Amino acid sequence: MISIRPSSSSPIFSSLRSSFTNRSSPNFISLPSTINHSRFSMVSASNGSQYSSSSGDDSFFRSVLSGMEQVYLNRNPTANTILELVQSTDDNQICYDHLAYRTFGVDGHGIESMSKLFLDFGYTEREELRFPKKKLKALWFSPPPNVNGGSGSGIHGPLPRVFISELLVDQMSPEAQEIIRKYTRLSGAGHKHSAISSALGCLTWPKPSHMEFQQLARESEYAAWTLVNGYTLNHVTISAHRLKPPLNDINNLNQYIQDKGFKLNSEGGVLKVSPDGLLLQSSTVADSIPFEFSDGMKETVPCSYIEFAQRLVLPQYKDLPQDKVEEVHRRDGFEVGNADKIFESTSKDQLTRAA
Ligand code: OOG
Ligand code: NI
Repeated sequence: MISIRPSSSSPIFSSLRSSFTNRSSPNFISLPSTINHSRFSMVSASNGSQYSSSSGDDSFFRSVLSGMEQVYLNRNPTANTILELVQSTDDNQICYDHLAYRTFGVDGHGIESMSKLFLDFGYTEREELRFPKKKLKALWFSPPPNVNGGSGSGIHGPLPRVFISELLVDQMSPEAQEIIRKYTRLSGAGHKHSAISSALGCLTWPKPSHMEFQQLARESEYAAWTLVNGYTLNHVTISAHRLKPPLNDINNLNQYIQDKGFKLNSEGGVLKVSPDGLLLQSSTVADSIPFEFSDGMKETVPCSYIEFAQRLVLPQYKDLPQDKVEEVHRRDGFEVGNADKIFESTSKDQLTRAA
């Protein structure tokens, strides 16, 4: 048996920029180039034991995540460049805090369509978050214990948390429901294969018309985003506290990103702080990408963004020496107040706002 991991001799993203600029078609729906295996080196099972968990080898699971990540990096130049920049300051090592997906909460197309992959590979369902004004619900999932042995960067490092949300379709207007139900129906059994769709970067339903997209966008930007992006990664989040100083302080990281010319989501202020003061988050404004609608209309649509999260040490561990502090000693989970503003990273207001 073999497993794959990024070649340690070459920067993990070296092949990505060329695959982005060499995209054969700017059409968002076209399939991206398949995973470029040249950036992986083959590792024999005897060397690959660090990827094993108590429940088995996770190299297949990580390859699926890696396919999703590849689609995300190919489509989102801002996220790709920021990852390259941050990695270059940190021995090419970064940890992901979480991955996030959006779904339509209707007929099996909701959270459970995407969570299945993670539950099958040892993740645990944690808390639910509600966003009544946005008509959204979210669940987050923690990775299996003791698989933090991943010694690489990103997807090949400690497994990230997962944040999956769904639109409460029943609460939408009849017109919006009709559009959403039309496409989820056309998707057939697509929702059972959301991971494949995410790793290939294709929708499980046909492309909508421009009118349908516009109509959804008027009612819910989240709905319109999901209609054209489907199960693709909405964002990955860099774990700020696991970077080297000075970027392990999210304020320095934010400044660094802005100094490089990138726009951060300013909704409710750039830095989102949980009421307990222990979960600090920020994010870029999403990239946009050319999209050809089914009626031939062409327009750019919002794609994905990248987030940063700093989890502070819990009060009961405040006296631990710094070199003894591990992820379990830090603030876990998510926060409705923070998330509510992070959702706006794909909003028209943020996309069109001057830097
Ligand atoms: C998710 C926004 C919330 C977080 O970390 O709280 C979030 C989304 O935009 O789909 O990512
Ligand atoms: Ni997030």
